[in-house]
Amino acid sequence: MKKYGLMLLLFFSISMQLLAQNPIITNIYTADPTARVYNGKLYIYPSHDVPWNPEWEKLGAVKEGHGHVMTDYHAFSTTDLVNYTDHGVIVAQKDVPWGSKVGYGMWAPCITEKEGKYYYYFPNTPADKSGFRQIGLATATQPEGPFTIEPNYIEGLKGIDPNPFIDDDGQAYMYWGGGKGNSLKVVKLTADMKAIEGETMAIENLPQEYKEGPFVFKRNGLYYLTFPHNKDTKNSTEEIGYAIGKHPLGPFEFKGTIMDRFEDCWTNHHSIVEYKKQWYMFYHHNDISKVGNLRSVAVDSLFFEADGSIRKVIPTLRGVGLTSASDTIQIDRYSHIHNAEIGFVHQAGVPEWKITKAKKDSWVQYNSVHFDIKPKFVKLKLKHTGQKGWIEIRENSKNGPLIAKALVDTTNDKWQTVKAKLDHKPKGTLNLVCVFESDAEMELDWVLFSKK
Ligand code: FUB
Repeated sequence: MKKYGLMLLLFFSISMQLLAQNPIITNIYTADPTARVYNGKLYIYPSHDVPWNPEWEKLGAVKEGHGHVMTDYHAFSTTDLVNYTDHGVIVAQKDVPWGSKVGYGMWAPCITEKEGKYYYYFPNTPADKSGFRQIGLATATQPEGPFTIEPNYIEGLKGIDPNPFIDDDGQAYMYWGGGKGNSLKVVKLTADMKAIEGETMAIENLPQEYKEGPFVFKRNGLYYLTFPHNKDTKNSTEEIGYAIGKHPLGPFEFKGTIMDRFEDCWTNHHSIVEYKKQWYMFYHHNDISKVGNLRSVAVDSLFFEADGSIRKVIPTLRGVGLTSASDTIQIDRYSHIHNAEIGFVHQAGVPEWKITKAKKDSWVQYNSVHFDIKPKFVKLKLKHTGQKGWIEIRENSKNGPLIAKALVDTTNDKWQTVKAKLDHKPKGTLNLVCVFESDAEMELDWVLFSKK
């Protein structure tokens, strides 16, 4: 099971220590993450999913068929991809001068920085009923705000999923859109970032199916246009694909898939960023709520091939960042699993998971545990109902050096904490592999290294 420890209310922000596992944000539901690096910190600007409240209908609200309900935006930051700070609400529906007060349509936002000023673009339901969504702007002098919302939406940007991109020559572009055909669009922004200039262009030569959530970045002189798309809106979910061009206005050539679709969540929406010499992809999934409109942001590492193509990102529960060996290791947020499953419990807002159905020939790997302590013992919280059983903890692979062998009390069929002396003392950063040896199915909750 997963218990989120340290949750401190610090002025108006909340610090969360999440053991470097996916999903990375668990205090609220979040989706559509834009990750940016400002002043040495990594910031995440997601949208904020909430459940529909029927009381709003008395105020004139109308629930839209797609089910996304969003009233405000938070910003988050981290320096280690382990500990995140929630900076609280940065822009809210109630404060948007041009917005409907009962629209609940604050979909995917995006931000960029120019000359020390932060430009935060967000879609919202317009009060003047001029469209499904219009795109507005809020500005700040710090990445976490406070943000000042412009009085009007930006003329000519009707639609969703804004993505501003500033090229090395200082010219800013806006990508946005959603729909079938050539539905992703691009246009130049004026120098003050508050209006569009020139001709709006529909981006051609992309898959003709449903597309949304464009995210553009530049690497080694190439412009990467990445976007979720859905081959079949009735029976399928979104995968994330990419195209490459030699100019921000294109043409772009479609190159393939960065992340395969999740079977159980209609949307995916991502951003790609380099931080401390490693590329990451931030995206969302619904593995806390299991509901398509209550999503949670996750992150995994992303790698480029030598020719500039993007290696497919396999979403993991483990996520990124180091887990300290002094923490309770929630092994169910695994890197690899063989012949076992994850059980899910969701109680009172606290997400909890465990390994289930593990027996002989089952193993679970958990990557990047940093041994910043010198433990002598390991404790395991587990459940077992058979005649015989133990778990071996090994280094780096299922046949790697044995760290410890934990024997199970087979007379006890309730949850038990088993303690084992270490065979040798692990050093540095390594991957843990729990190998199950059991005549009956076992459940494993967590692993904890200790000095006593
Ligand atoms: O979050 C609402 C909408 O769902 C976004 O704007 C789309 O990109 C999709 O993720």
